[in-house]
Order: sequence, then C-alpha cells, then structure tokens
Amino acid sequence: MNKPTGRFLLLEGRDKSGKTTQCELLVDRLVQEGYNQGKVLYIHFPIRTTAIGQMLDQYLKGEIELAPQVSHLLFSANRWEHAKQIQQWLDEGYLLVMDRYCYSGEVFSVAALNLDRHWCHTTDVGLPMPDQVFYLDLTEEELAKRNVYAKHEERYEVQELQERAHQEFLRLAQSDTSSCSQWKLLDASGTPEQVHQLLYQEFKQL
Ligand code: DGP
Repeated sequence: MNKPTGRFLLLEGRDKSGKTTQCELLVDRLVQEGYNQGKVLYIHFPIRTTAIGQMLDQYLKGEIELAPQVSHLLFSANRWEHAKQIQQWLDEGYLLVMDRYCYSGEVFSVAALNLDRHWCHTTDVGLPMPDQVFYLDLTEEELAKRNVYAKHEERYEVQELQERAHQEFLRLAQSDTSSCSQWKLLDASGTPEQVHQLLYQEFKQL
C-alpha cells in the first residue's frame, strides 16, 4: 500500500464555537493561494446526506428518538462509511480540513448521553487519524455574551451540556495519546477574521 502523502487537519469545538466558519475561511484562502495545487477539501461530520446521516439529522433535530448506544454507533458508522474515501484522498495527496470527527463522537456521547468513555472510543479505533487537531476554545464569558444556545436549534445546543462537552474536550486535549494527533488550543474569542488569522498562522507553522 502507498504511504499516505496527504495531510489531515481537524477542527473540534463545542457547538457554535465557529468551527464551520473557520474551516471555510481556511479552505477558501488556501484554494485561492493555489496551495497544494488546489487539492484541499472541506469535510463536515456528521455527513447528513447518506441514509445513516439522514437519520442522524432527524435525531439531532429532535424528530426521532434513538437509544443512546444506537445514536453513538450511528455517528461512528457515519464516519466509517467515509473512511475508505478519506484514506483514498490522503493517498492522493489532498489536504483535508475536517469539521468534527471521532473526538466529537467520544465527547458528545459521554457528555450528552453519559455513555462509557472507553466504549465510545473503541468504535472509532482504526479510522484514518488527523495529523493535527485544533480546538476552538471559547471562554464562558464570551459564550454568555454571544448567548448562542438560546435558539436551541438542535438537540445538544444546551449550555450545561456544552460546558460538559468543553471539559471533556480539554481532558482529551491533555490526554490524547493516539500516535499521530497533536492538539492545539486556539483562542476563538476574537472576530471570525481574527480567529482566521490565528489559525492561518498556526497552519503555516506546521
Ligand atoms: P454540527 O453539524 O457540527 O452542528 O454538529 C452536530 C451535532 O452532532 C453536534 O451537537 C455534535 C454532535 N455529534 C457529532 N458527532 C457525534 C457523535 O459521534 N456522537 C454524539 N453523541 N454526538 C455527536
């Protein structure tokens, strides 16, 4: 098998921390610059277009209920159903900029569903792993100012649950020993442009 030549960056964070905006800003800029001959892709999990993804979309919108273990397995299956394609892109030399992945899986299934951390972790073991994880870190004050969960658009958009998720993310950032992933906390309390500049500088230093 060919040695993978691509790079895999992952942005993680609680809901409404600005991940999607930051992934898009970074990808747009890199594509404009002609980085890697334009071989840069943005991927956002859960991918809601497959049969499994549609079920997850309904679950997150509160339209269906699932047993906690079932929901975790479906999120994990959603990652697994794209694993081969992800590996193929890496083998072809793409830079992948990913918005959520297995860490969100572990964190939210523990924080929201109270599932066993080790069990949650094992369902994702063997997936292609990121080279670098950026955690968008927002202070409680900044979150309170933004009042982002007031609309409660999806199931997990609840302040208390998101705070537990944040603590789980911090714990993972300190203890993740998976061979390849490096974690970096990024101050996400600035404007989207300020955070983008921070992320871009970090990326350039990799
Ligand atoms: P987003 O599309 O980025 O807004 O994220 C959707 C939501 O799904 C978000 O609240 C986090 C949650 N989520 C993502 N992956 C998993 C997972 O594997 N398990 C659980 N329980 N939740 C997840």
